[in-house]
Amino acid sequence: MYKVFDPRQLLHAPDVELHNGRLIPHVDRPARAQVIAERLGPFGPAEDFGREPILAVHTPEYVDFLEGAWRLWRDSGRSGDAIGYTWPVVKRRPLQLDRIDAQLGRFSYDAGTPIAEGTWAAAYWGAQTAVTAIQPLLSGSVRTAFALCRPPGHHAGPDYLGGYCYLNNAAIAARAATLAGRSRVAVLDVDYHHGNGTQDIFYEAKDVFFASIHGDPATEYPFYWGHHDERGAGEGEGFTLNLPLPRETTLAPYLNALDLALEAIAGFDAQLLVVSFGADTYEADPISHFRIATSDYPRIARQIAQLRLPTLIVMEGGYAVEALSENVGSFLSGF
Ligand code: OKP
Ligand code: ZN
Repeated sequence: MYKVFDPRQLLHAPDVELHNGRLIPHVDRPARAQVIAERLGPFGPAEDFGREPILAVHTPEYVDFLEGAWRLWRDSGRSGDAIGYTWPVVKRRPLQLDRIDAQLGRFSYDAGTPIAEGTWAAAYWGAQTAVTAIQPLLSGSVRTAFALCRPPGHHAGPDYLGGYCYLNNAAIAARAATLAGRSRVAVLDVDYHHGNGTQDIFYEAKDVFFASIHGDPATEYPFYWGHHDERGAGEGEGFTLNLPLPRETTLAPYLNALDLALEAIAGFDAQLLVVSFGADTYEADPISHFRIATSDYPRIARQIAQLRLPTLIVMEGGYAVEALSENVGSFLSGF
């Protein structure tokens, strides 16, 4: 399996996040990617494809904001990381204000996703990692590739950050594949949390099918997306599939949902698959509530591999750092 990692992704080291009304050490620590890189190598380096593949998914206003936000924050006399504290209510006028605090509200949806000094560099090289990893799938020289991305990406939408995510690595790779001539690409999101950013990016698209299995947003973050009746819109109607599952879900019901997702992807006649993989479905994940064991991951992966599609696996969440490389290794072994 072709594997890509860029160590500049470790430069993202946010200090704290707001959790249940208190500030706690940020859950997405650089060590997450570091342990995977150290134990599951060798990894090839990321190549620089520039802004173009990023701008095929995100708006230029958002990308400019993300690149400049930390500097603007510091120039406004602040210390620490840039983080919003006020958000425009849905359907407010789309005001374009210069003040950093107003911009943070405009381009984000939660208080768990600070912009630190190294955030732009890390997010940029995460996106390049995903674009690099999909190249040999497009040329046909490998069947499976792994992009070790961090920070994760699937909560980042066309013009917003959130859920520890800044640039949507999986969506950027999927869009690069359609732009390279694949007319039907599927994204299968098996992170514990719904991939709202990916869903929003492709909601009206008919060339990218989005299927997600996740903790039911009736009780789980991100709450406002990922419900079963969200099925796409316009030309994209029917090309989004949400399979929410309750807390405490174990392997057997998980595999049933996976069957439904894979059937839909096969029915779509996808030519290439991007898997947004989160190891936070793991039973001991500190912020999630499924009951998937380390030894379950090869089973899940083998079922996905039965699609027999060229497959890019993109790293999303997974926060039990002590078990993370084993869980990821276990998943990859199923391919
Ligand atoms: C990212 B990924 C308050 C709760 C916010 C955000 C979870 C983001 C998960 N601290 N939780 O999908 O693994
Ligand atoms: Zn997650």
